[in-house]
Amino acid sequence: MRKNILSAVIASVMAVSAMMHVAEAADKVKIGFLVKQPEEPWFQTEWRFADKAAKDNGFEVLKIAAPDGERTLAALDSLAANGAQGFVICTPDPRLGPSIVAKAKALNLKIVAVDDRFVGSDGKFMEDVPYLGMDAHAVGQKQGSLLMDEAGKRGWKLAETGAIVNTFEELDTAHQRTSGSVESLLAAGFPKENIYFAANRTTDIPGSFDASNIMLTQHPDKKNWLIIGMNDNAVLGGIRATEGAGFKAPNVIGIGINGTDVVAELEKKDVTGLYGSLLLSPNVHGYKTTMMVYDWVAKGIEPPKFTPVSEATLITRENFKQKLKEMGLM
Ligand code: FCA
Repeated sequence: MRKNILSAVIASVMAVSAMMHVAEAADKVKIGFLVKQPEEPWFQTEWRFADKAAKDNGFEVLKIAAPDGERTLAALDSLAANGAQGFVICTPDPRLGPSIVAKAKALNLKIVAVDDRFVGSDGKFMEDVPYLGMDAHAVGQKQGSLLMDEAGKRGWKLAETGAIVNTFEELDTAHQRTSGSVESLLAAGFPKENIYFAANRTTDIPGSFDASNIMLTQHPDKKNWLIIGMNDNAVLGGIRATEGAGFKAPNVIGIGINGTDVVAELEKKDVTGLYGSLLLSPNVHGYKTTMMVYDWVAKGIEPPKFTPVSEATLITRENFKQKLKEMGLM
């Protein structure tokens, strides 16, 4: 008998605590984090730090892949249906900005854009939407000058050297980076006629591989190659193309941007043409943007319209493990 009462008490305590749990989950602030390329380690890292922000502050992050416009807009409906109050987004296309803003307004969702800034119907940045991103032009310039430094160390004759610039002009941050890089090459005396622009169809390794291949075929006289691109994958595709064309690592220099997406490459036993990468701050991008939305919806603190994040550190085979560890990325 006593045992029965005891188990009834235990059961009801458990039921109440389960109900409290449900209530707590329903009360929890929910924030979406949408990324255009969930397969890229860069975005996976942003997600990881968004989760950390949520864990540190007792709210929930709903991580959603948004590879195209249709899925982006559908994701906003599902966020609202799930009780989210705002979201961070790296849009699959900056020109979706006006439709994302209109939909978010209708659903009463707050927005912070990360990495790729919204562009309005007038072709100008939508400066009203809070945005966190880097100084892409400065990072590009750094890529170019580091490439020239390394070519100098190797004693390359510039007349025998070609530079493949993997471009993706429809994305402003990509344009800023690659044009900055080219500026540095020219400023350091690289011959203009040896710079070849390779328009990438997609922002991934196959996209830069295909475009770089065409340049290698068109310029068979070059002995050495510099590989430029807006991020790690844009450079890695170019490196793979030089390998396919028979170039050895000592004759190729590529420096990526992101740093997150070259770990496997730098861990390879044999040295490749990928000399290194400019490590950005995906931890800050993920954590800070998530907190901006959280503080906005939970405390009414409006984020600034523009938050620049400027750090870019060269990582190479020598220091990448240490640098990534320092930033909690490894
Ligand atoms: C863009 C690129 C990403 C990353 C980010 C900072 O979104 O596609 O790889 O470089 O900017």
